[in-house]
Amino acid sequence: MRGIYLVTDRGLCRNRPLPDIILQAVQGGAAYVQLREKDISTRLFVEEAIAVKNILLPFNVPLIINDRIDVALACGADGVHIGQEDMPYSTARKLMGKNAIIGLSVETWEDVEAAQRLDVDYIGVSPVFATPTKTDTKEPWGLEGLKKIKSFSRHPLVAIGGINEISARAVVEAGADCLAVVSAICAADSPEVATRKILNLIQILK
Ligand code: TZP
Ligand code: MG
Repeated sequence: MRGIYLVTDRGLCRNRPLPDIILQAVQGGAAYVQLREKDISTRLFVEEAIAVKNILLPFNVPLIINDRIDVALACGADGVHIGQEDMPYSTARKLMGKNAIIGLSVETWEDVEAAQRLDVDYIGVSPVFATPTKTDTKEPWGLEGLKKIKSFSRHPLVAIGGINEISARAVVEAGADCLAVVSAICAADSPEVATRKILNLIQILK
């Protein structure tokens, strides 16, 4: 896992259609897209996921579905992202198959240790910084927490929470392999330019 990982939030798109925002982000170089829907019907979620899958196909960008294995299977997504209260990893793996990308959020040190025994494809370090986008989080890891996870974990690290043009560089320097971004892309005047700027910031580090 590396580069920019767009996580969607339709409420932050300023009344612009979500598929347009997603297309702009991948045109700006986003490497992964996670569809995250908390408030729409299953019917609409599946329809949207199929439409997004078709948008991403020519770019070879994997589609990852947040929480919902059923929606991921229904749309032929490339993977799922699960949290500590979602379906257990082993069940998700059985349902999704060995080639699927499965990411797991870690919110506590116990989560990080437990993830060590799982063949997840990445762990989502959540949140790195406190963020108004998601307020029901545990204590932010901060850059020190991220560094500690990097030195312990065998998994690629996807950092999430408060990542933007200002913080991106430090987050990569602290050990993030990949940056998950919500508001700094979804709410940007130009999601394409915003994605490219963050990508450029981290590419000069590699
Ligand atoms: N999980 C942990 S923080 C977060 C999620 C979905 C939201 C991150 O949003 P932003 O706007 O990139 O800070
Ligand atoms: Mg979840």
